[in-house]
Amino acid sequence: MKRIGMVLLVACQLIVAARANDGSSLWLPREKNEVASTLVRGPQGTALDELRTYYKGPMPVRMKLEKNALQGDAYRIVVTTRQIELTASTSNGLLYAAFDLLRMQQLGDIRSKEEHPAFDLRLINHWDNLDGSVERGYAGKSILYPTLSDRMADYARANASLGINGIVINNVNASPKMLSEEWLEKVCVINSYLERYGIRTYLSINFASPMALGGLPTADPLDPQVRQWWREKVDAIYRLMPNFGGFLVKANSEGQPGPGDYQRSHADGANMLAEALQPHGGIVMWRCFVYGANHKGEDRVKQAVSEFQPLDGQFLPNVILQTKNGPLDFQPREPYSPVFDQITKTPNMVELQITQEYLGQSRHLVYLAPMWKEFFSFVSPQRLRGIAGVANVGLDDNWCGHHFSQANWYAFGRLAWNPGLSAEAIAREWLKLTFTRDEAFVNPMTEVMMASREACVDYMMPLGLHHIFQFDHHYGPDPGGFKPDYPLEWCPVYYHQADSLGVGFNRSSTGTNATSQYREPYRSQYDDLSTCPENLLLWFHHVPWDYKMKSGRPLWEELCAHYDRGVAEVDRFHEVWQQMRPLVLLADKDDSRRWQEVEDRLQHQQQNAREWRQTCIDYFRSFLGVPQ
Ligand code: GCW
Repeated sequence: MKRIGMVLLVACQLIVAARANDGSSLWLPREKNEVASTLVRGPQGTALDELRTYYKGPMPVRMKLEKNALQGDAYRIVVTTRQIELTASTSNGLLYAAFDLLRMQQLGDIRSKEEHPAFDLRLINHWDNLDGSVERGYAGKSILYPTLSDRMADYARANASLGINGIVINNVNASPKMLSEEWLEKVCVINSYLERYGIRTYLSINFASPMALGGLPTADPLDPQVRQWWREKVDAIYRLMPNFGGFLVKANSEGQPGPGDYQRSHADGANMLAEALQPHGGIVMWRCFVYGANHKGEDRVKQAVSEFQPLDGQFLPNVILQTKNGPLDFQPREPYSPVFDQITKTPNMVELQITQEYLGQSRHLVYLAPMWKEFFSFVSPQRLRGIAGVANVGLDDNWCGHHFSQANWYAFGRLAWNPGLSAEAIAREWLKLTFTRDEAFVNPMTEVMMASREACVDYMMPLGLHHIFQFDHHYGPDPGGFKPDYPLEWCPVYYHQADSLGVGFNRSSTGTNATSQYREPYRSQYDDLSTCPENLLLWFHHVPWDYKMKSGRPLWEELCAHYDRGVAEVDRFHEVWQQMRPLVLLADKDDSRRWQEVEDRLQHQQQNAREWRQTCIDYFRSFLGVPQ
């Protein structure tokens, strides 16, 4: 058994940087020891550097790389009276152990433990374009393009501190240019930053690249020249980056090219790429987010199962299907996607959206962990090979636009490691690491974070309403939204179906029968109006305005009560935040900037919540049968 032991000698000279806190240090320690970096390379060297720079304890720390001691990236921390020992079987494992030790140090609670990641694949997906714009990004321009930000090492470090081990570095609406020699050289530079932190690089690819880049007349996945082109391209990528992870693909969705352009199936397309990647150990993550073209008239939320279920069993072993948590599109509340029930022979990955496209876009304080935990209460993590989160970072000083949006990045990473952690425990941890350990601050702010997602649902789209956002930017309300020249699936009126009789989308067996895609007991539960959970009622049923709800109130009044509650909650969050000011400043007198920036956004959120309530209630009130 090979053992490598190392004892750290920590010179504890503290450098305390006194400067206004702009939030750029995220949840990571701010006080450094003055040390030179080590010569050890790779994630293990990074682990050493981290400990020498940030570990402040009196006891020596020993790192042991011990083959076969633990599985994969797992690690063990043993604290004795004389030393702290970190053991892992991979150098990534040691790095995660080092970050865990530093986190425990910051939290003031260093103890022995053994940790095993729940998923092998813990990925961040960037929707960054090569021109520097970020699709659905609300925190400034891309940190990756057109020129690499000088914060790249910090970025890799922040992800590694959470156990993230892969990053897809470009938008799924992918430019073919990404695979050009010129751009692949830039990818190599990004990869060199990520490698040191044990993070693999993955690329989104444009399915028509053999035409756009290779000058071929077709991108048909069964064409020998096309297959040859991909093989050569993949070989070239691995010559540049032996550690490369693989491809993410959005095909035949929202105008992207795909195998369907040649009457071939998703399996034909995915398998062609999988064959090229297989000799190098690479994978294909093929997205199930498809709707439109092939499904004239079919309820949008049914289309992924319709399209992929018949192909289950036809994919090569290194293909993974990547599916959003809900069947529609990252709404504040959706039922889970039935793809996770229906795809049983192909490995699945879930795609979560860290960036708040539909939940206030880094202008609203909305903590997403409760929503993700809700997903895991329906879909067991054991059903999943991996987890991906759409990034919420940009060039903004604080990375995420809203200081509290950092908590979503943090929570995603923590849940990617251990989906069993509670949303509340993660919130507490993040608040302590990011602001102060003072319980007078942590307790009320944990409560605010925990209530924030339900508040957002209430002031935007309670009781199962969905997708009544303004076109294109998806920020404010537009319940009357309808454009005859747009696909119906983009129009809010298609989703709420309000009329003089009632409101909601009948997806039960008397309607589109989307309920039939669910496993029992959910199929029956959702199908029956009387057993359907009220928080999904209007997702699955068209319900009369005077339908008697569990509260005893008619639906219309219940709807209004939810809107009122959402608004009142945001008012309350703002009050709590105002009370927090002295505590934030007591912990760090240079922290007034962060306090003020959160304050400004909360005021904005209060206005927005009122606008949602007003617009939606006015609109729905206009239907017949509703008391004026
Ligand atoms: O959520 C929608 C977004 C698109 C996005 C698409 C997808 C990257 O509005 O901007 O495109 O989903 O996930 O492919």
